[in-house]
Amino acid sequence: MGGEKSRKLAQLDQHSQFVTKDDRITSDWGAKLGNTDEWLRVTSDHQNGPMLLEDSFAREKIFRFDHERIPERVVHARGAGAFGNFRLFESIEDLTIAPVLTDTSRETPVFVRFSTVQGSRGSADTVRDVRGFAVKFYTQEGNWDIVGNNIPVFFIQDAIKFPDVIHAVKPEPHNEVPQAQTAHNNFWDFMYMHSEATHMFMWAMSDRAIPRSYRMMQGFGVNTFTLINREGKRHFVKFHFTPELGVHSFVWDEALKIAGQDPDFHRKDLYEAIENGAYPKWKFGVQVIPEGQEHDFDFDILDATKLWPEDLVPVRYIGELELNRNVDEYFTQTEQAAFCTAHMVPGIGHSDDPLLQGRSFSYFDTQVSRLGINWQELPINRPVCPVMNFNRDGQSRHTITKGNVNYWPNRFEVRQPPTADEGAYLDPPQNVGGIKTRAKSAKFKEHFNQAQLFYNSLSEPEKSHLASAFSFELDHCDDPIVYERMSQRLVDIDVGLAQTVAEMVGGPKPGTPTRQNHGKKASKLSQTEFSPSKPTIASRRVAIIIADGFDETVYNSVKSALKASSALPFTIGPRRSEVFPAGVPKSAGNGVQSDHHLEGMRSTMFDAIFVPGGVESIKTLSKSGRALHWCREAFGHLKPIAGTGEAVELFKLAFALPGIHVSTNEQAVESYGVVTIANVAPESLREAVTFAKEGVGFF
Ligand code: HDE
Repeated sequence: MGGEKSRKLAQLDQHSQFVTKDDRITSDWGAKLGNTDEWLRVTSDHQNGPMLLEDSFAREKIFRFDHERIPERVVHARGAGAFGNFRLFESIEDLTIAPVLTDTSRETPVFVRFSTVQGSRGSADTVRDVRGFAVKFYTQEGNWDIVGNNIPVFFIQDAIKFPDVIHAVKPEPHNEVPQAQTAHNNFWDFMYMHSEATHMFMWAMSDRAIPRSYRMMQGFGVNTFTLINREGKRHFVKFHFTPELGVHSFVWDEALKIAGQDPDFHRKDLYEAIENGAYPKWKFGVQVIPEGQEHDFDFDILDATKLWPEDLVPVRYIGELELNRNVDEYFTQTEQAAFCTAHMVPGIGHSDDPLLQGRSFSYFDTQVSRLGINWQELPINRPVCPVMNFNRDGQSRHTITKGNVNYWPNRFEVRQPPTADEGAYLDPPQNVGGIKTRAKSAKFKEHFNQAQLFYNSLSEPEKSHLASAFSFELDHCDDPIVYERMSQRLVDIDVGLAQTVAEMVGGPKPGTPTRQNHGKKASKLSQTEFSPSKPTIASRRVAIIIADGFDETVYNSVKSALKASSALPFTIGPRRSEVFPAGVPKSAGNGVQSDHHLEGMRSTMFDAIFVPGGVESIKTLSKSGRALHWCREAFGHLKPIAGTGEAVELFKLAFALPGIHVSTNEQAVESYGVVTIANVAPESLREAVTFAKEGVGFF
């Protein structure tokens, strides 16, 4: 991040309190108190008497505790955030007057919060769900929020349907089950009944809904916004964030297990990467359609259930977002962060997207319920530029505004509205005509073309994951009308998909489609198209499994090679005390301190596994059901696995499967992601790590 603090971090410092050893406990009104452990009471050596109401220190402590919780977000309750910077490398002054998008010399501080949608605040990170991707740019012209998701489309077209879709996906009302899952009757009932959700549920059943990391997912503004240039001309725009590390997902079994084994997996992953200096980065881009060309497409460009295919409207990448600082305190920063789609700065504007307009009402309103009317004064939400108006008072008002007028116009001419030259927000005139009615334009009625486009554009493994996802979800629906209808609905996307799912979930043999698959594909819908520009294993977690008698030379060289590639090696032993290499006496100080033991962690926590040889070590590991399970589970989750020397024998035992070849000499053999070298020589070790670095399995 460089030595210099961003404007926002410097501003936050003014509100921060640092905890030091010299501090002494006080009450909230500042009085010091020597004993905060015992309530004032009437007592003697023999008898405990009643506690006294008089003890206002004690009452304050309990009272404050009783009120610690605020309402969690009604959606996106579970999340994690971090600070960073936005840098612009290409000005788009042809499109907008917003300096954040025209001034390439600026660094704009940002706060980003990632989230899941359905679950409550304490739910697991790795559930099948859409992920929120909310970015607050603290620009010098005011806060600009892009409150986006990791999927480019949405379930509904009109904001008025939001309570319905959210009620349908959240736990069912009679028993509050299930938590943070789409796999239940009400969700799929709504998906069928509300066919405009078809495109989005295809994305939600794809690998996009089980990301490996927040750092490895795309961000989309989803709604259509506008940019306004110096001539007052409007362009329609969609915002994109594309991760430098590429787009990667879990496999479903892995996501399910991690939800139990480490519910904070994504939160920790983000925190750990930033602490280790592996700052996540995204390219920022815009898709632009000039006003006047909005009717040139076979979909309505204001319909949030449709994306703008990149083959028709390419993304122009103009900047970079980097996250480089963790929060100091979760509650005051991440929990109290409040985003709003209406937060725009001069040069950026609304469109008539009916979802966006409803959102801009909802976010203001929900913050009042969560944080109170003065939510924009909370340190995390404060703009870095002056806020000057005559909005006053309300609960928990912080700012003390001096002077004797609180209205405009006033006789002193204080706080007058700025002119355009002084940077006033622009509302360029727009011709609006039509009939007042509860309906949308005709193109909003088409719900299947892009669902097919998405499905057709996926790779074969992605298609098969999608069929498995439907099979899992509908298997959890026990009302036949729900899974029978849904099996039939899939026919209108792809007959093969419908047949596979119907058979798995016990739906009827699918009938005739009401529309054929148009067979078209588009680029940049399959996540396989988002490989990192430079393959890297930086920030990937690699487990090195050892037991007493392991080969120390190999262990040390692989560990240091991984570190040199900025990967994160973890030593896993049979216990978390010293593990001793071959040829040394088992006495304190001779061994390696493992980071975890085989029972404490599971393969799911790692991106890859390495097993060094060593006769005794491999003998022990071969007898351990858990060690064998580690290897098999990692293999089942398609992870790269490498072993040298005697580890080849462990793998023969673990993967007694036809088609897997293991090395019997000094040549490295790669078979289904398992890399083995029987007779290890230092050159081939280096080769194994380079192998991984260049892409076997990791990427
Ligand atoms: Fe939200 N959404 N939303 N949403 N949304 C909220 O605001 C809402 C929608 C998104 O990290 C709430 O502060 C309506 C689309 C994110 O704090 C609430 C509609 C997209 C976050 C709300 C939508 C989103 C929220 C709940 C349909 C992707 C978390 C708490 C018209 C582009 C922000 C809060 C954070 C949060 C309403 C649809 C993304 C109630 C009415 C589409 C990332 O205001």
